[in-house]
Amino acid sequence: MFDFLDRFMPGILEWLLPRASTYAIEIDVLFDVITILVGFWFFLVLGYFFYLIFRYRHREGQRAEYISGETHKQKQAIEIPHYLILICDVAILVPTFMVWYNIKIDIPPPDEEVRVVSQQWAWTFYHAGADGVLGTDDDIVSINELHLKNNTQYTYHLESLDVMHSFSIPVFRLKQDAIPGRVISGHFKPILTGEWDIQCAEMCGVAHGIMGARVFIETEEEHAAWIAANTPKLSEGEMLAAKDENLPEVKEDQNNG
Ligand SMILES: [Cu+2]
Repeated sequence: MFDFLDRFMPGILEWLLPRASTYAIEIDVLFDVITILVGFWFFLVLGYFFYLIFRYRHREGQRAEYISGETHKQKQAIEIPHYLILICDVAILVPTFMVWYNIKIDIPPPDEEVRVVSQQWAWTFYHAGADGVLGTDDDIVSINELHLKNNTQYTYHLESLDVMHSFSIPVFRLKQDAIPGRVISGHFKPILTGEWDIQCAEMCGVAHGIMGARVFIETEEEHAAWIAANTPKLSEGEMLAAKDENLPEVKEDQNNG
């Protein structure tokens, strides 16, 4: 449905920013539908308003008339636009529920998972590593750099260590609050290679404005090369120590940045 509707839409957001996830088109179409419907009524009402001001401007010797709004015709002037606007509300609500379900409720089975940890004022990303499984010894941890494989279905698990943050990737049309004490899962599937912005979208302290990061969407070969270059090299002793709580710090040092 969204692909079909998109053909008739102006593509306002796409004009500003490319679409890099499968559901970006749904957000864009919804944005266009709202902009068109609200814009239509905005200009219609304002135009009519200024027309009436001009048409019934003050003239010498002409007295104002008191209208009680009780006749059938006068009531219709309120009721007809009222029902038309209700129809427009439904035309916005239906795609809104569909988009909400597709993005927030229905999480497809993932090819890969990624853990996203926010804190004042940085992002830490835990990538699955060569074995493709999150939470194992070959996880790759990076600060302010998220590396994704193109055309791969991801589930992310979002956490916060301190205050509320918001995980925003504009090219994905993704924005999700991070709440301390909770792990919030969601999904995305990148469809466009390149390097794009990640930004915290929730006022989280004095350095909120510079709490940015980058997402790198890579081809399968590029992503494999990045994994090979960044997989932590652990000796057997370190592998045993991996059970130890201190290891994430070691891994972060090796892969920082
Ligand atoms: Cu912030």
